Amino acid sequence: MRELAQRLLARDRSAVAPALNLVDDRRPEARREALALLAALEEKIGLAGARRIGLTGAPGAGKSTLLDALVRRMRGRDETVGVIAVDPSSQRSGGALLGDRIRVRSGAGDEGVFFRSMAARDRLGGLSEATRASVLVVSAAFDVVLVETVGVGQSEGEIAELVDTLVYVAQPGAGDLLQFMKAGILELPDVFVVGKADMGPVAERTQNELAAGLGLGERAAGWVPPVVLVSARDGSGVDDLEAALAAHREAMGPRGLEARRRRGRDAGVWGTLRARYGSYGLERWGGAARLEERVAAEPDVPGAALASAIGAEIEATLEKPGEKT
Ligand SMILES: Nc1nc2c(ncn2[C@@H]2O[C@H](COP(=O)(O)OP(=O)(O)OP(=O)(O)O)[C@@H](O)[C@H]2O)c(=O)[nH]1
Ligand SMILES: [Mg+2]
Repeated sequence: MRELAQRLLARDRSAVAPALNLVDDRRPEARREALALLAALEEKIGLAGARRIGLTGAPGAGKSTLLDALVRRMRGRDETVGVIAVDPSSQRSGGALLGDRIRVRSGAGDEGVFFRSMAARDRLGGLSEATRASVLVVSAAFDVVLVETVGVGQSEGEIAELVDTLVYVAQPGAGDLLQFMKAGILELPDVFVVGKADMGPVAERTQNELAAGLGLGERAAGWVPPVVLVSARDGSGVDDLEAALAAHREAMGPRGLEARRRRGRDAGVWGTLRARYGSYGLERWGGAARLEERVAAEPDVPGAALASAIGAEIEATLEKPGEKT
């Protein structure tokens, strides 16, 4: 394990596949190793590692096509890119298609691109532990991590905590402002893209509606998400999108990034414990209030280490029959 962590941190990309297999392995001894690996990565990476960018949006909005365009540009600058497609667990085909496309476009022998498709959900409907772990592993060894996920309003919160910058790709004419507001998608994304700009005026109308809507919502001061018109098909606006991504990173600054990655860590601890012990287990141990306190009290402990420490306490509690906490 230590060897794997060291290889990843030395940006040895051949360590990525074995590391992902390890974090996917359910056997107890593998899990222990995986936790140690993740804790080591979290600790060493800190605010460094890959830029983590999420692309979300309705099915068919053009996320994969745009992602593909971004990958080609990044490769053109000699940046290495890891792509994680979070599929709805029912259809792995979309991710496989995206993977094929990227492999074909960037050439089968391109070591600078890595692609992995993940099942989206754990059994309680949360973002799977393996998905979070994969983002971390890939971010150790690549310059950029791109995460594609289908989002229709509920899942953006989790994705926003997984990445440094969340991009929402809107379909031109996909709905009026009211629908965007109802779906709750105006609050979380850092950058909006209206894709398929080659469709003409309908794309501009959607851009205007979104931009107007963003003025209405409450948001953290200091950053108003830009709404960028992009056509992945003819390549127009992709420059603007890259500029918007860079501007968001700049606006966030190291402190903003730290806060965001910490929220991601916290969300990972919650998600892991909830998936593993359920609300019953958590309640027996002390419930959400205790967990919230604990997570806040140990801001610098890697999430994987904190989750396993608390997990051990929960298990100890559950092993004492009849004892109420
Ligand atoms: N006109 C036009 N069509 C596009 C553009 N980008 C994507 N499309 C088309 O839109 C359809 C969906 O594109 P994808 O990139 O697969 O969309 P997606 O959001 O990844 O779809 P899912 O992963 O299935 O949710 C395809 O038929 C694309 O050819 C664009 O810039 N212009
Ligand atoms: Mg797609």
